[in-house]
Parts: sequence; C-alpha cells; structure tokens
Amino acid sequence: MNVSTYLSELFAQIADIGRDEETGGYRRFAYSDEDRRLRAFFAQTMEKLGFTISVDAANNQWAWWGDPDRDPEHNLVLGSHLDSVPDGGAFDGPLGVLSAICAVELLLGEGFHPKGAVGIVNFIDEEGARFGVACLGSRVLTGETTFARLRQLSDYAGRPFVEVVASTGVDPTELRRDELALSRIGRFVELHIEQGHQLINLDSPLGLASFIWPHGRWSTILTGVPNHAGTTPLAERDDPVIKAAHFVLDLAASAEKHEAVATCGKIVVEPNAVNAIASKAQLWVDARAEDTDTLDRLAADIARFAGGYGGTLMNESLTPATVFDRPLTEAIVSILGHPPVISTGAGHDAGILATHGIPSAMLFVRNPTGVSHSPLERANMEDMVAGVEALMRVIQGLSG
Ligand code: HGY
Ligand code: MN
Ligand code: MN
Repeated sequence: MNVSTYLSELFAQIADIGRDEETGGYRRFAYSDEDRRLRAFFAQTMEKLGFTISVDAANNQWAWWGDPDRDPEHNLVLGSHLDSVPDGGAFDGPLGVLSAICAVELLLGEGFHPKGAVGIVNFIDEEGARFGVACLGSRVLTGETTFARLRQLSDYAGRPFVEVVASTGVDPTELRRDELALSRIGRFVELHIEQGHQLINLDSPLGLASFIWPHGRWSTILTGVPNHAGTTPLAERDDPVIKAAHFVLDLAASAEKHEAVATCGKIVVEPNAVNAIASKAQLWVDARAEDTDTLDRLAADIARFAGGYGGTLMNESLTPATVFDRPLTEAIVSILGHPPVISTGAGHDAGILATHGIPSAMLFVRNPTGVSHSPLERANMEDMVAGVEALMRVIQGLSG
C-alpha cells in the first residue's frame, strides 16, 4: 500500500471522533469519551500490527516493536498526542501519531530490522484543554508534575481532576513518574504539523526544531459589584468586565513592547447574564517570549496590570526555554539532506522530555494556512507523505 492511501485510511478511522459539525473543528479532551475512543483506536491498530501495548504510570499509551528493555539506549520512540484544543484542527497531534504508525509499518513490511526496539507513544492531555496544564502526560511521566499538583486541578466544568480520572477506571493517586517507561526512551522524535508560516516562507515541506520559546499560563480574577444593567448609572458601576477589557488591552500592548506574544483566549464571567453587571471575571493568559528574561519582564507587567485592577496573578504552569538535542538533530539534518531548522513558540511533549535529559528532536510538516489550534489548520497530502518518508529515513538512519 502506498503512503498516501495508508495515511488517509488512518485519518479516516478517527475523522468523526470529537468533530463539531458546525465549526469543523475537534473537541478531543483528556479523559472524555472521545479520548477513550481515540485510545481504543490506537491500542487496536497497534495490536493488529503486532505491537505490544502498555500504559505507563502517567497514563500515556505505548506500542513497542521488539523488546524495549533489551538495549534501551538504541530504542527509538516516535509519536505525539491525539487530544485537541477546543475546536482544534485535525493535524495538531494526530499527524505525529499516524505518520509514525505509517512509517514504522511500511518499513517493517519491507523487512526492516531495527537495531533497538521501536516505540510509538500517544501522550495523554498534551493540550491541557481540560485541566489547564499543557503536556500533562509527559509532565507526570517525568515527575515534573506530581499528585500534589494533580489533586488541585479541576476541569472546565469545575469537576476535580481526581474525580474525572477515577470515573474512567484509573486510580488518580497512582499517577506518577515512571522510571521504567522513561528508561525505555533511547531517543524521541516527534513529527508535528507546523503552527506558523516559516516553512511556507522557506518553501520547504519539512523542517526541524531548534528550540521552543519559554512560555507559561497564568490566571487572575477581577471582581466588581453586581447590579442592574438598566438602572445603574455608568459613574456608579464597578464592572469587572470593563476592568477585564482594559487588562486585555494592557496585555497586548505589553507583549508588543517586549516583542513577545500574550493571549487571553479564555474569560469566564459570572453570573454571565445579559442584563446584569457581572460580579467577577476570571481571565487566563498564555504568554511566550524568545528568551526567559523577556518572558519574566512580560509576566511582571501582567502581574502589575492585574494588581492595578484589584486582581492577583496566579501562575498555572511555566515551561522553560527548551533546546533540542544537538547531536540527534544534527544526525537527522544529515539523514534528511539539510532541511531548514526553525524555532517554535508552541509547546510539545518532546520539549518536556528534552528538558528532562532525554535526547529528543522534532520534525515539522508545512501547514499551507499557517493556522493552528483552529478548524483552519491544514496539511497537504504531498507534504504529509514527505513527512512519513522522512520518518522512514530517520528510523533507518538511526536504528538501521
Ligand atoms: O499550546 C501549545 O503550545 C501546544 O500546542 N500544546
Ligand atoms: Mn497544540
Ligand atoms: Mn501538538
């Protein structure tokens, strides 16, 4: 079977899971029914192909070809995640998992014998769309996030993390760093849709990641006095939504000043009534910069703005600047004939593993719209085929 047919078939098998008919985007949140179906797809597909399936202590799914404990240094892991942001695209995450399945299966079908074991991982909750912390699967796997933090989390409906997880049959108190699973990842290569225009501008279907910008998530609650929308004169109002509006404008101006990016993509207003001045507005901020000092200065500005409107800025997660493994990246650059090497403002599980000393690299596939975290995210079949073929060469080059 050729690459495009195989990849299309894999995408077709998950195309309906979590798809919103109206927007065409995906809602695939961790520990949801959609997530259960995606995990079942992954396990069944890999089992049928003869892989051994396991789930680590952080609830990430692994599929291994060969014995992962025989010569772990030579193991090569590929994969990404299957969850999405609200109304996310079809490719952020799934492209990495499905391209890996395609590449490994085609190579094995050709009689290729890898030196070490080859693994494919499906990381749980990469987007943090449900509980607010991105890359939760890799953060728990590496021990960066422990149960002490997990037990504080709740989802968008206010349901505690522990309750949601327990309802899926997983004991949340057992979620922890997994030494054995970590010891098996000799090297990790994550293929991902590009989330910007760099490869379009460079006229290249593929690129490699050099580093990830440091980034973080914060939240603040701005309060006011709830009152009648018709009878309260403007001068007598204490309206938290007006404060929120000023806060968002301050945020944008500060990001521009620092040549960074800051986003307020989530605001919850209470009680959320058309004809009542709100009692409070909670705002979440995602901020990213090319270097740590700039991000620190931006975060200090944001805390000051929040304070000016009576709020306290609370940090929800912080991811340091991540430089991908140079020798691994250079090896892949030479295997692939020197594709461009680009930095990214997007976070990834590969970045979390790299921070914890696991040789990791990333391969990007051009995105013709340059848009991501949106139903407008796209990938051309020709470029996706180039991605799978590149992964095949990477597997042969690193594990042959
Ligand atoms: O938010 C991010 O950067 C990533 O796509 N999870
Ligand atoms: Mn994403
Ligand atoms: Mn992703």
